[in-house]
Amino acid sequence: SSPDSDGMTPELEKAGLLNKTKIAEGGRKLRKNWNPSWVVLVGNSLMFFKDPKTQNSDSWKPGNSCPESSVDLRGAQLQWANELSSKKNVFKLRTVTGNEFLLQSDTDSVIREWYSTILKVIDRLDKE
Ligand code: I3P
Repeated sequence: SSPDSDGMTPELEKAGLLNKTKIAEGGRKLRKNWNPSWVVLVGNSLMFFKDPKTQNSDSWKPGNSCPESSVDLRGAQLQWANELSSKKNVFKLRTVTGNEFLLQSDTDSVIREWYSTILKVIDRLDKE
């Protein structure tokens, strides 16, 4: 049987390294602090782990360690936000709770894939 024969384990949609900064918490603006983050999209959640280069390679895997933070994508908003940074390829993710993150990659194809994958999840949740 498959590892998810009960259908209860959310699907891993995507994982990879992006630059991340949180710019608002509950609607209150925060000072930017860009850092590389191992980003994992599982089910309805976007989870942020420490850059795996700074720790052992298995520790990001779900179940092996706690994410530094986790975002519920239900009701979230996604938009390109190049005007919010001097960096290229930046988008902004805003949660229903008013937390805002900027995510960035120097590689165009990488950031485009993340944008469309996250948008697909948000759209799917909007239709539920
Ligand atoms: C910020 C830092 C950020 C930069 C931000 C600066 O300075 O250089 O990288 O954002 O620009 O304020 P500090 O480290 O002193 O807080 P970007 O790299 O996204 O441009 P901003 O204030 O225009 O957002």
